[in-house]
Amino acid sequence: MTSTSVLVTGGAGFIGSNLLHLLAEVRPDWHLVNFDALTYAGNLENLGAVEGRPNYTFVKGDVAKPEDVERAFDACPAGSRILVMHLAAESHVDRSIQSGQPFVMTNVVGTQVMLDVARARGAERFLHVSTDEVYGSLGAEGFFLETTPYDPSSPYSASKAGSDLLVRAAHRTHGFDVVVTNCSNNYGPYQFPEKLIPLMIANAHEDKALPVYGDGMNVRDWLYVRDHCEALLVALEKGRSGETYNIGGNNEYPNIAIVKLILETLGKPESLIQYVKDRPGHDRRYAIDATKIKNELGWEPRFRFEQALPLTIEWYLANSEWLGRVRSGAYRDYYATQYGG
Ligand code: NAD
Ligand code: TDX
Repeated sequence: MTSTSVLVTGGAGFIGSNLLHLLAEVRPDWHLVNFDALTYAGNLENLGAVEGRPNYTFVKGDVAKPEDVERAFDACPAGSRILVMHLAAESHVDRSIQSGQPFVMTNVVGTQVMLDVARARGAERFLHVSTDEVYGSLGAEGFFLETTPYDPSSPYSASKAGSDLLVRAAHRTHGFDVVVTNCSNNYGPYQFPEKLIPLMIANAHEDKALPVYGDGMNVRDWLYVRDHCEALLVALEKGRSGETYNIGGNNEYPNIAIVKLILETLGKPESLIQYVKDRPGHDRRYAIDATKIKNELGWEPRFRFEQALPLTIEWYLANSEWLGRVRSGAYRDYYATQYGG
């Protein structure tokens, strides 16, 4: 029987590392290739025991450089069928407001390079992992459907929208087998502490101010990262070629409610909350209608927020050394000497 290789891009980041943990657990026969540039957001420490597996290979490289992408495909055992799960991206909205160019290079150019090389190397399927932010902002009512027109607000979401369209075009023009997923806000272990939930946990733990943008009433639909990863595996194995699937937790909270929940769980005072200047172009509300993936592929979230948020808080407290190293940038200096650059 033909063996299976899965090339995961961005596997040293938040969702990518959680995905590799899941794949190692539930598809132990698959050869896993983790292809990652190890930017500020990539950290091999996130991989834990996955790194010691015989059928795991790490390749350091940039998705926007064809020669690097070729090396990643070379790491897939000869004769194996190759599935691509493309997660590598510049992922933080606030950074994209400071400078959009790295977002275009990695998210747009990088996705086209990945598509070109994957097609030339005969990859069987290309799963493109994207975001609900491509749909723009909702008012108080309604949900994002797969058919909702794209209307991105930030350089980040515009670059993700561009990447989604390039993936769809590869299907229509070249008949390439692709699946696109658009997911809501994730939370859980190994998330870089620039994002709302880990930032607030870390600051509250250290009695530092908790910066809440605007009036704190922007709404996000939160999904535990393990649920997202399970949805990605289902979409990879069962999704229909050329289709888009929305993934979400049906779990809407205004930011201020999350911040207060974190403070309450940690036993810290609300006086730590500091309202600050709003994010420019700040989308008011995201909410996903995940009926399609539920009805077609049988996926549903398993973790409830009331259970998984405390688990997440506990994880960050138990991994305060990881958090300290990530916040200090010490791990980047270490990997620069290990892998160069
Ligand atoms: P992350 O920032 O934690 O990780 C991104 C990873 O990509 C890092 O390991 C980084 O080193 C790597 N990377 C960046 N540029 C690269 C390049 N040029 N070449 C190779 N590797 C590169 O991001 P995340 O939160 O894990 O998001 C992963 C994917 O999921 C992204 O495509 C993002 O758009 C999407 N997504 C994220 C969320 C969320 O809530 N975090 C929700 C929906 C979709
Ligand atoms: O300090 C903060 N204060 C604050 O009020 C930060 C970092 C955020 N916020 C607000 C802005 C958003 O309304 O919290 C909300 C969540 O912010 P982020 O964690 O930056 O996430 P968001 O902008 O919603 O985007 C996230 O979800 C979709 C991920 O970063 C994206 O990669 C993903 O595509």
